[in-house]
Amino acid sequence: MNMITNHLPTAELQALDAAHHMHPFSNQDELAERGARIITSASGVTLTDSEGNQILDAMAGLWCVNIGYGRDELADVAARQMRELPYYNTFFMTSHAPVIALSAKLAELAPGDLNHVFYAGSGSEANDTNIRMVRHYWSAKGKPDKNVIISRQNAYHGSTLGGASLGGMIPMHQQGGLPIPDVHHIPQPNWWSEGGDMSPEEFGLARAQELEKAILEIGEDRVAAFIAEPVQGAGGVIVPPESYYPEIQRICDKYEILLIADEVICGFGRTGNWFGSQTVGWTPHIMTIAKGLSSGYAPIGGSIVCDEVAKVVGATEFNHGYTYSGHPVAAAVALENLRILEEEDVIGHVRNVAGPHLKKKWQALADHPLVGEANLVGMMGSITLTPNKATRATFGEHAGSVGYKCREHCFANNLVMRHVGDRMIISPPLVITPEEIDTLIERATRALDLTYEQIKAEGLMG
Ligand code: PXG
Repeated sequence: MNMITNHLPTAELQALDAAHHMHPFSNQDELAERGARIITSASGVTLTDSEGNQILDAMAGLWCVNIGYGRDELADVAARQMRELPYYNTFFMTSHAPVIALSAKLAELAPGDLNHVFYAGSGSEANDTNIRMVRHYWSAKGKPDKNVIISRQNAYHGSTLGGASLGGMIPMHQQGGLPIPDVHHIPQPNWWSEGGDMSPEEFGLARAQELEKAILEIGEDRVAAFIAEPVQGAGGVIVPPESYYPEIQRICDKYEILLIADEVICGFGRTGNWFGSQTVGWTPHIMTIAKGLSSGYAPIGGSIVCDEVAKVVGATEFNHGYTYSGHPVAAAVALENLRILEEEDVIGHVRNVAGPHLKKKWQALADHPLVGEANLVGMMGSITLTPNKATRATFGEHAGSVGYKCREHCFANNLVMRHVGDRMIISPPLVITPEEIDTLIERATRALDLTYEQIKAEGLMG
């Protein structure tokens, strides 16, 4: 039977969902008990659920719907491409127009000599590609032992074996025997949680120097690459102190290692430039891309690779690729998304209109009695909840639960704002208007007030 599930009542959809659909990063029993929220349509920055609620999506889906929902141009391009050539592969010396046009466009947009694109279906797959590519690169240059990749604790680089290994999320490592060998993690530049008595600038420098320490310990002749998100996203929108990246760049320049900027969240305007590495002033050899590349309208990811690495890797057969590498429909959709980002000057909107407006309002949230600090880069922001701003205290044995409560109040007030532990994070569509930002802040403030009242009553404010 062919069920048009959108037309079933919510409770029936929820029951079928819980019975047959295994959700990512979810406790399935809890999901079955509560019932999933069913999203039925979306437009601009607003989601509609199966009960008719209108929800402001301050996460742009999962950090990806940069141009906002409901752009018919992308649907039209996808339909046209499906009719003309729905699929063909890019293996065995074949190609097609959409992937060629997209590659040329990405080479034009990417800085420096990042001129070559290897495609994947997602950010995780692209990071798996990166692991194999940098190891193959050094091997082809006669250095097969130069295969260690340095990453950071609390980084997120995906959920495949490779991506989750590069990531520094302990709960992910604990499931499935990760990380894979020869991946090393250094501490993150999270001043609020880990900076102790140091000033942010001292701490940023110290944390960057952890990279040099690791390279010297492991041996320069063993380290293949360093990977980092310009601004950690899933880890809680952790904005590094200004001293961090110049020191990282100095260290990277000193030792012969490849630099991978994971731009899956930061890319395509999120930080106010085309790429986050431009915002933090860092020059990578490879950039991981996904999410905002298609604004989430089609699954596509990839690695943008510099001339030197592409030349070495391309000189022998690189035994790697995915059925959907450079999928023509996804490529056509991505290209149309890039046209909209460029022609409508969406990045200018982030820099000059939405970004400054959001910054003013977001930073004012730091005056709330529950909020320790507020950080924002372009259109990704975090606020840290604390029982004591002066000492940067945590909620002790209740750590994480306050952020969760706040997230629930956000949901109840038709706002999607995520929590990572006791940090609240946003990453709205880049096209959000100042009026919509005002609504976002109003709902966030209300959720903070309700959370504050609740935890005071529960005695969690100390
Ligand atoms: N790198 C980064 C920096 C990411 O944020 C990936 C790689 C993996 O991309 P794919 O397309 O394979 O998911 C990501 C994905 C969250 C959340 O809850 C974040 C991501 C994905 C799902 C949930 O913050 N980031």
